[in-house]
Amino acid sequence: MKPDYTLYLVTDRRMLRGIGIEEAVEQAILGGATIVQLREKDVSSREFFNIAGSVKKITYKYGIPLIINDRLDIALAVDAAGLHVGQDDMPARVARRLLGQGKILGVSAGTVEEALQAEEDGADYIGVGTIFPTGTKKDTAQVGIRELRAITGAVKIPVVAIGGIKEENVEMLEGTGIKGVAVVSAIMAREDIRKATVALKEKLGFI
Ligand code: TZP
Ligand code: MG
Repeated sequence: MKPDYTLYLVTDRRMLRGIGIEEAVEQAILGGATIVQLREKDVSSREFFNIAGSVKKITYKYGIPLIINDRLDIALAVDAAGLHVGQDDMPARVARRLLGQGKILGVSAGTVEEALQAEEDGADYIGVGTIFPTGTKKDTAQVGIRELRAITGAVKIPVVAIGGIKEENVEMLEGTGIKGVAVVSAIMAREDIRKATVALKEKLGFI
């Protein structure tokens, strides 16, 4: 079955307000998140592995795909649904070879050229950003709406927009051809994660 990218939650447990990551992921799924990426920084391999295992129990319970950021070994170790790599991570074609055909491979791209290369290398979807200014990821250049539209027009695989997306600006992405929006702080940093997810989801009727 093809994944539903409509509301793509990317985690950061450091933003959570007094709850665990499993609870946060569950609340987001109950609010309407359709796919989850575990993106954890400042974490040992063992801790990442442990978190991945316990988050997978939640995503599995709801039939939601779990994607692991960067760490192919951890994606394989917990039998996650897939892996997401950036331009500075393991090359997409190598990741595809090691993952096999049955897993989802996501690749970050900021230009049409990178997106076309990722598609050729075996990506199932492209993540494009950062679209709006964000404090969550500092080492990333802004990608304009025009470039986003050029990317969705150039590739056949689904494109997910990321970076600074929130309830207040998400409707600006209507007409860009994206198949989903990915968010970290608009869900993870909120007091009521379920409510924040519902509010965002309600704005995504254009996808
Ligand atoms: N890649 C590009 S921007 C970004 C990532 C992981 C961070 C997005 O976080 P937020 O809080 O949704 O702006
Ligand atoms: Mg990365």
